Amino acid sequence: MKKYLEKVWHVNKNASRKEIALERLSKQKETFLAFDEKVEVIIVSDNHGEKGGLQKVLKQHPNATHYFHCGDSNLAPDLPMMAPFVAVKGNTDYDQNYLEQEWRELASGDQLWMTHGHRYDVRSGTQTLVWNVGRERPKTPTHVILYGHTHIVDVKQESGVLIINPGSIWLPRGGSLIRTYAKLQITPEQYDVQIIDINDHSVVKEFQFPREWHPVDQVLK
Ligand SMILES: [Mn+2]
Repeated sequence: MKKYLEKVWHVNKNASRKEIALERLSKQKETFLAFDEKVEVIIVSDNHGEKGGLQKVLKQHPNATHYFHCGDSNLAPDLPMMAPFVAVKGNTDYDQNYLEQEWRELASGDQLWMTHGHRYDVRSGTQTLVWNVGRERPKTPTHVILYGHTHIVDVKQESGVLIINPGSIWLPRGGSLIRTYAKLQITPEQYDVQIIDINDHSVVKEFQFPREWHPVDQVLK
């Protein structure tokens, strides 16, 4: 009898989990499609203890909707220049208040995943990162992935997912001597990504990608 009850409970629990996931997904889709404004997202990474760059970014963009820091800040989260940022733990961050990854639903309804990247072999490319996004949070679509660690700018869209590495705001690598951060603007139809020089806030590179909801059947497998 006990065994039977456990089995029934297990089945019901699974069914209800799927129902919850479906309901959450339908709400997420509703928010994503209903979005009709403009959202501004500021993304920085790898300042390795340097504070001036973050202060400049905040002064230049005081009214962004969201601020993200992809790790290796080497600064305490409650410092004034870190407080506005949602930040993750890089391989050289030891503050226990930072998590290895952060998930956020943006004001546009986009689902965003941020992780520093050293656990996903990003120095060899973003395949492992993209492959793991579904494993880290199954049954949920992901529209934007942010990572850092390489100190090299990387902006692209793969399988409908926008991927951004803003480069380093302090120690650029990969042949570039420009200290950069990124500004992502989201409108209902598209993503506009600017890579910006911290020195004079000039736009170094600009990218546009279409914005579309992911097919639901891929998500719920
Ligand atoms: Mn790193």
